[in-house]
Amino acid sequence: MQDKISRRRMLGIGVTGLVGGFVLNQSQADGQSSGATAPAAGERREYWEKSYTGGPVEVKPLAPGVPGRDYAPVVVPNGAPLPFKIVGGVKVIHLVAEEIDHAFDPGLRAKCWGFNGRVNGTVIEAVEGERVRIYVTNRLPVATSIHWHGFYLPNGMDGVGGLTQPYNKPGETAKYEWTLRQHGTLMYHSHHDEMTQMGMGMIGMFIVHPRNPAPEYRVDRDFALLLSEWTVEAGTARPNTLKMNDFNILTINGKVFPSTAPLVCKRNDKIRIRLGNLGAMDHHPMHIHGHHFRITATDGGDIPLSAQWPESTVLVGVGQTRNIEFISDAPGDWAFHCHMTHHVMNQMGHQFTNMVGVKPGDLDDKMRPLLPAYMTMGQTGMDMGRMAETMPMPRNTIAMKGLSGPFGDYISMGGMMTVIKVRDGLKSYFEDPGWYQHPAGTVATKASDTELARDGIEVVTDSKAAADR
Ligand SMILES: [Cu+2]
Repeated sequence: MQDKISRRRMLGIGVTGLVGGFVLNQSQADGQSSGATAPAAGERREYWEKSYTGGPVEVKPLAPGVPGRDYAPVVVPNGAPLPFKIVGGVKVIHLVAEEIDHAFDPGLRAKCWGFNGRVNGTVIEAVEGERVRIYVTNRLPVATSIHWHGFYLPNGMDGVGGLTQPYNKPGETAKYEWTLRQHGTLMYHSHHDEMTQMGMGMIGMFIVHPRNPAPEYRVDRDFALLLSEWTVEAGTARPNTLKMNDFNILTINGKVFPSTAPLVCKRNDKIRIRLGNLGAMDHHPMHIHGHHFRITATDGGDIPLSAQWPESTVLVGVGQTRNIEFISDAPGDWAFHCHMTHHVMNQMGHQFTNMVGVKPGDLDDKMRPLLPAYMTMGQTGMDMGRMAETMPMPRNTIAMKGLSGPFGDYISMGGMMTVIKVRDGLKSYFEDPGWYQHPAGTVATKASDTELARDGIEVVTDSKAAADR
């Protein structure tokens, strides 16, 4: 019996699932495959049937979960979970697809498409066993259809425009309804003219909490981060969804660093970060600093403890979700970012001529009669964020990257990057605690002559001079 309960836990059906119609069916299924001493092959089959199917379609819905009692709501940096109503024991959610004047950063706006006033940051949250009824009002100028990504549901609720349902036309409201037979980090997105509509921003996360979670499910901070990518050319007002590569805006919940809200944690909190990727073309290896994490779940469900492995970088492929969990035991400002270096850039970085190592000589003087503002750039790299603060920029562009940091120097990252702020004695999760105050002697600073002499480090100034030239 204990064994059966634990397998149901894996399936996501908790102990309350032991009452009601579901268990009746489950018991019948048991009868088909397990004798008192089932052969090894049969056991394997049973394992797969119980672990990797949604079970019977007709399940009796359980009571809607209550935030704070049945689950701790997720934290959505730069976004929010959608409100809901309970009508006749059903969780009713109203999703509104619409055009939104979206700011990726204060200096960079575009007319995107999204949901309920937000782009990429509108999260649906529910509890396993609930019946959900989701109305999707289409305020876009074109037909759409919303797919529930990773869900067990009736085929006609799957939301593939033209295949499983008629289009949801402009001005119309479509109704989706099914009973949640799983928990996990899942997603939703347009499934009609996907290249255009998902590229314009019609994507979101859909978090389903377990009905009777195992004790280890409980965390102190449960963050939801949705990754995406865009092309907004300088001076234009809409994303160019025809671009197939060289995306120039890489976002977390629709924002680029430094506009990505930090993930604020107390020291020794247990942290879960749910990552989803519904960008067009790129997989993102998300890397944490100062900590390791375990990959605890995918869009296919929970990973058993024995199969979890430690990492500091998790690859989140297009269409995938990954849960990572760790203890925030190291106070500080820790970068958390995509490790593809082109994905921690903002606009412009990709469109420069490569000038690294070029000696411009009097090129600037020769060019200025033709282009008065001409300046050769990039000979020693592209660290131009600060320059962008003083130089004239094309309309609707932001600095290629960066932000002035706590030491007055530039943080040379933008795009798909945020900061995990771990603090002792934190008063509130809802305030940015500012830059980390390092204990004395714990910052890498310029080495003194005394220190160099003590440790026998000889600095060869000739090669340094050559490197600087
Ligand atoms: Cu990336």
